[in-house]
Amino acid sequence: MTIHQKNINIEEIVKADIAHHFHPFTDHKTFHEAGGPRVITQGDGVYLWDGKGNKILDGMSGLWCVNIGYGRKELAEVAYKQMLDLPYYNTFFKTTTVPATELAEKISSVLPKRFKHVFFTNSGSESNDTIVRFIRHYWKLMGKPYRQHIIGRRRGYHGSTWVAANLGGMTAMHEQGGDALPGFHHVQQPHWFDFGGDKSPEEFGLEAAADLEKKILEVGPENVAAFYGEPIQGAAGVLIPPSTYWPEVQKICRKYGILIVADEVICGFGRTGKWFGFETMGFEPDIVAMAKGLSSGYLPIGAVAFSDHLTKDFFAKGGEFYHGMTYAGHPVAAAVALKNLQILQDEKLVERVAELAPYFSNMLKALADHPIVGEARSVGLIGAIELCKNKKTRERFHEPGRVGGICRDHCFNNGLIMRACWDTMVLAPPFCVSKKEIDEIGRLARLALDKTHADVKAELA
Ligand code: PXG
Repeated sequence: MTIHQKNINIEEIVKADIAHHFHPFTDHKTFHEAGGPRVITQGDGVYLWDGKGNKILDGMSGLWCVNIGYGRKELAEVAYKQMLDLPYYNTFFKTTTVPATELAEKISSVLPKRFKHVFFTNSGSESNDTIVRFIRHYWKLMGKPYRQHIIGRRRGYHGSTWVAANLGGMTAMHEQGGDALPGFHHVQQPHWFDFGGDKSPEEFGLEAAADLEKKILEVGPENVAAFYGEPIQGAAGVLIPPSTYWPEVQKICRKYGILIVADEVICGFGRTGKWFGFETMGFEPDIVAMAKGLSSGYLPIGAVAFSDHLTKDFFAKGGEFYHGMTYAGHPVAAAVALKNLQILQDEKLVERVAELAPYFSNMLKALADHPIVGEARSVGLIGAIELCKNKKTRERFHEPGRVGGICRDHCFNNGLIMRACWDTMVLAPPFCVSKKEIDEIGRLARLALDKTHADVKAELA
């Protein structure tokens, strides 16, 4: 590929960035001390280039979103054409655009049949805000206005707007937001490595599900509107629940008439080897939140799909739903998402994830013999490596996130993007990754682990 960044004055960009850019999820003091940002200028397939010409293997698909990989001309062409035809019109007040309607139909076609209606947003956070608003209004319409409480998991991540952050279980985000919003609760996350103790993963899965039932009884089953979960918790560190967990959660929710929401913002559109994470994990949600992989990150767009049994009553009752964003169903983003889904289908990329899954898993499993690796796990093309100081007892290093940060920095400096969620290293490469590139991820990850080991050797138990 042609490298274009030769024409960019990177030093000037870095200077301007430090002077003017207020970054998300960044400690600006250390950011400035470290000399500002690394500037990413180009992408192709699974690779990125920075302003200094370094080639980096993106093991994270951007932020878990560039699923078809970088540099797909078809998406740019579709965006260009749509901008010329109609760059914008809204979907409020009984209007629509062709791409918005076609995309709603397409999303519905890849979901189980009961999901006939799709609401558009611009991000995962907005999808989750939308769902909370819908659910609470729905139960009022159904004559059960007391069903307003929503239960999520500790370290669940559902976005950064204030409702989505309350829904999530990231306590640091809660602390910065002031008083918690009423009606949000959090229960045990199904993370066997940290919380399973001597139990088998299957026993622990049932125990984590039982914590949900305990909370339901505490809040009062008649007051609980919904249970909210990512099929696999991504930002928490790719927590793959034991096989017993989701079926038991579903049983509990059905027992008390509680809706199940699957946040598919990371898992959706093929990441786990099936179209949706709930299909892989074996449960049947009532509502599905989507974003990221919907457009492979080429343009911002999110969506929510509702099961028929909800929309039937909701629509029949009438009355306006006072909710929507200017750019909901933006025609250019919708056209790009539509093309992205078409490419996933035409090139059988979801099937490709399933085919590559054992190879990806073997690459990770081969790292499990490393002295600071306690566990390596994956499903489809999403995986994690647990760092710890005692492989047998799974005891963590002191100061959560410190060693993960060291390992992440070694990775980045070696040319691999592997993210750290505290001391869990996570990977989610684009679906176009080849076996050779998976080998390369394994080689670079081991190199980073070796360097990290050298840094923390003295702390090992
Ligand atoms: N749900 C899930 C499951 C997510 O992972 C969101 C909702 C929110 O989506 P938006 O589009 O509003 O960001 C997410 C986002 C990380 C990281 O560090 C993860 C996300 C976002 C930013 C950083 O792993 N996930």
